[in-house]
Amino acid sequence: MSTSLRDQQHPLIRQLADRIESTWQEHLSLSPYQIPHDLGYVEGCLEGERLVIENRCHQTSQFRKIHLELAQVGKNLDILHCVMFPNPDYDLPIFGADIVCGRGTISAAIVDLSPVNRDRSLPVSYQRALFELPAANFSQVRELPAWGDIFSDYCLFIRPTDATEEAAFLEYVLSMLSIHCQVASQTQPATSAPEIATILAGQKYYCDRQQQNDKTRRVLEKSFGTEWADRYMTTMLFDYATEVVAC
Ligand code: 18B
Repeated sequence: MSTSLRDQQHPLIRQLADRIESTWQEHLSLSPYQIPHDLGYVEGCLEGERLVIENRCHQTSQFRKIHLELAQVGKNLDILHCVMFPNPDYDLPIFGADIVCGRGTISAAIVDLSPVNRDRSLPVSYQRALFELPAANFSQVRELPAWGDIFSDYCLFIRPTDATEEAAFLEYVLSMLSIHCQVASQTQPATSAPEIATILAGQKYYCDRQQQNDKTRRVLEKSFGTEWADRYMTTMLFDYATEVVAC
């Protein structure tokens, strides 16, 4: 896949995409992940707006699917979307990040490690490491939507107001990601069937909630129609496992 799309995107998206990938390469042993054949690179056009989507996916022994997506709508909307879905036999939170940039200005920058276990709390190893992160101050913190009960206390959802805040957001995302990759690499799989069933249910809940994001859905519907948008949200963005699959 060419890197041309990210070269045309907002510098924060380009830098974050590059550094997310280098963090994965540094800490994880990545294997290829088979993207549904028609969804790797997608172009759509409706109402005169061209939507281009580039997907990159990997997997590891801890992660069923590691997904980085870059999208551009016309010349006006740039999007970075990233989710790491753990294998359901690993009691790990879901790392997710989204940046939405309209007409050169970032309106939404969000990152979280979202817990999926029974009491929806992050494992102590994460809490200890996240607690140590230097607190950054952002002048515009955004309110989470109603479906956002999946996010943890460490979720950062802001509208960065200048280059300093953009850089601070980038560093926060990368610190969180690096903690996640390191803890995940040292985590052993869960063995009991009830434990795995709880993780599967937690991941499904996360995906159900994310699928309720009408703002994402609307962008996809405008270029590709309702049916395609629904298929894309449920098979590419927020698909979930229903059982453990041995690699
Ligand atoms: N998302 N986002 O990924 N979304 O995918 N996103 C928007 O300024 C896309 C994730 C999240 O306030 C907006 O309001 C498209 C992940 C939250 O109601 C647009 C794609 C997370 C909001 C898009 C995409 C996540 C949000 C409105 C596929 C978190 C605020 C921008 C490429 C881990 C929702 C704005 C609200 C907003 C679009 C969160 C246009 C098309 C992984 C919480």
